[in-house]
Amino acid sequence: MKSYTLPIVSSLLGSAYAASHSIDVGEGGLVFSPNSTTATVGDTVTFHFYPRAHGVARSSYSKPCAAIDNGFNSGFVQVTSGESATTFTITINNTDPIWYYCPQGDHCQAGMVGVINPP
Ligand SMILES: [Cu+2]
Repeated sequence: MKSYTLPIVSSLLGSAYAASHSIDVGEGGLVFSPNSTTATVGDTVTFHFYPRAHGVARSSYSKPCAAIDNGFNSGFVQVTSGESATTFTITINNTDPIWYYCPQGDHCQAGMVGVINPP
């Protein structure tokens, strides 16, 4: 599934618009695609998982392959083929950079990292 931005009308905050962003996890390699996403407050970002067992957890710029305390973590999603029906969605609460990585094995060291709202 390719990434896209779909504006939807939000019932929150009157006439505000919220967008939903999509990130593919491990499709065709140890990558998030896209690996950089720009989102605004109220938007959602949904991760879609591909074989075989990836996850997504929040990290930090200084330690990109280590989970931060109280950060989001999807856990590992097992997939035998194609795109999993299991997704993981976060809601953007501010526009600070959100660094994330795949905690599986050495995937992060192999480059499986990404950022929402890069500085
Ligand atoms: Cu992975």
